[in-house]
Amino acid sequence: MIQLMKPVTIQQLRAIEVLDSRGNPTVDVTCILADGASGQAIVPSGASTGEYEAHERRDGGARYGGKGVLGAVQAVNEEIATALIGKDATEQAQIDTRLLELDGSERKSRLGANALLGVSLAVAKAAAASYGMPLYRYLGGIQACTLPVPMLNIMNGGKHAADSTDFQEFMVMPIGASSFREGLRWGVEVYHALKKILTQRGLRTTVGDEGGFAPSLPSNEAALDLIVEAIGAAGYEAGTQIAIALDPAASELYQDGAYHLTTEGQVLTGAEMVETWLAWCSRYPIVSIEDGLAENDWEHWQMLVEEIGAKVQVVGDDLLVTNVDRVLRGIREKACNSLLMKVNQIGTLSEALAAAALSQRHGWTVVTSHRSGETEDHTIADLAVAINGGQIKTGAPARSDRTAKYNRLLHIEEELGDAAIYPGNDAFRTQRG
Ligand code: 2PG
Ligand code: MG
Repeated sequence: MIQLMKPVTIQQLRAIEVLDSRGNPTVDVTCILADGASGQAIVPSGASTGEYEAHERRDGGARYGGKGVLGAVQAVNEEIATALIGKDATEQAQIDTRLLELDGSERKSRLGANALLGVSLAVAKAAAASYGMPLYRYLGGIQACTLPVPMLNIMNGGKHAADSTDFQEFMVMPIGASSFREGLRWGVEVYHALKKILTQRGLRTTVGDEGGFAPSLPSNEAALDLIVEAIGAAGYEAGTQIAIALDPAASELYQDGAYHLTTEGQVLTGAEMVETWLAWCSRYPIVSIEDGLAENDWEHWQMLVEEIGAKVQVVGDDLLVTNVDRVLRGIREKACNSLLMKVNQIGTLSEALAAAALSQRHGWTVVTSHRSGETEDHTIADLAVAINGGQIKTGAPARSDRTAKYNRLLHIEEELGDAAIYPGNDAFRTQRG
C-alpha cells in the first residue's frame, strides 16, 4: 500500500443488517471520516465453506432461520466503533491489527469475521475516498493497471445447484481476448449460446447460486462437452481463444477417505481423482483446476501438482482459506501453484493482501474471488486490479450480484485508458515465468 501523509480520523462506524443474493442476512458497514469522506462495504458469504475459514457469526434462534447477524452488527456499532473512532483510517495495518486484538479468538469467533471484514473494507474505502482515489489505486499504487481475465462460471453444480453435476463450477476464461471488455463480451456470447443449446436439447436453463445454468446431466463430463460446443457455437476456438477452468469443490465430495460422485455412481480414491483430472486435461482445454482434491488430502494435491502443475494452474481455495500459515504450508509442500483470495475467509483486508503477496513472491498466481452468497458490493473488482493478479472469479455474466463486479471492472478499464493491461494467457505466466 502506498504511504500517505494526511491523517484522516474515523468519526463514525455504523453497521446494519441487509440481505445477500440468497436472501440471507449479512453485515453492511459504513465508515465516515472526520473530513466527511465515507466508505461502505457489504460482507459476502459462502456455501461450500472450508473447514479452516474464519468464523462467520450468526445469531441462531428462530429469526431468519438462525442466520441473522444482529450480534455481529452490534459488535461493530458498540465495541469496534468505540475502539476505532479517532484512529487514522489510512493506517490499514494498524486498524486490522487492532481488530484482531479486540476479537482475541483464534478464528475471529468472538466478534465475528463478518463484523471485522465489514469494518476493515469500509475503512479502506473511506480512506481512498478521502484521498479522492479509486480503491484499486489507493491500495495498489501507480502500478495497479492489470485488469483480470474473468473466470465466468457458466454451469453450476454441487452445493450451488440442486440436482445438477457433482462438481460445483464449470467456467470459461477468454484468454485470447485483447481487453477485459472484449473478453467479457466473448464470455457473454458463450453463456447465451449455451442457453440456446440447452433449450434445443430440452435441458433445464434455470440457474444456480452464481448465475450459471444448472441442468440435470447424465455425467459430470457432459457439462464439458456442452461448454466446448457452446464456445464453438458462439464462434470462438476452444483452447486458444476461450479456455476452461474448473472448481469441483472436492471437499464437498470427500467422505471416509474417498470422493463420491453421485452423478456417475462412482467412488474414487485420491489417486483416481487425480487420474480423472489428468484425463480431462488431456481431452479438454482446461487451464485451471481449483479444489480438485479435498482440503485435508495434501498428499493428492501434491500428486496433482507433480503431474500437471507445469501446464495447469492448481488453485487452493478450501485448502488455503486465504491464510498465510496454510499458504506457507502449500508452498513448502508444493501442494498447489495458485491462491484463491477470498477476503471473508480470513476476515481482514491486510491479512488477505498478505496471503496474496506471499503467494506472488513465491511465483504463484492469485485469483481474486467472490463467494456464492454475494451482494451489489463490488470491492473485489478493485482488489483484483490492486494486486495485479490478472484473474478474477465472480460468477456468470448474469444476475446483478455477479455483474456488479464485471461492470465495475469495465469502469476501471475505461478509467485506465491506454494504461490498462489485459494479460490474456499471460495471466498464468506472470509469476511462473
Ligand atoms: C468457491 C466459492 C465461490 P462458496 O468454492 O470457490 O465460487 O463458493 O462461496 O460457496 O464457498
Ligand atoms: Mg472454490
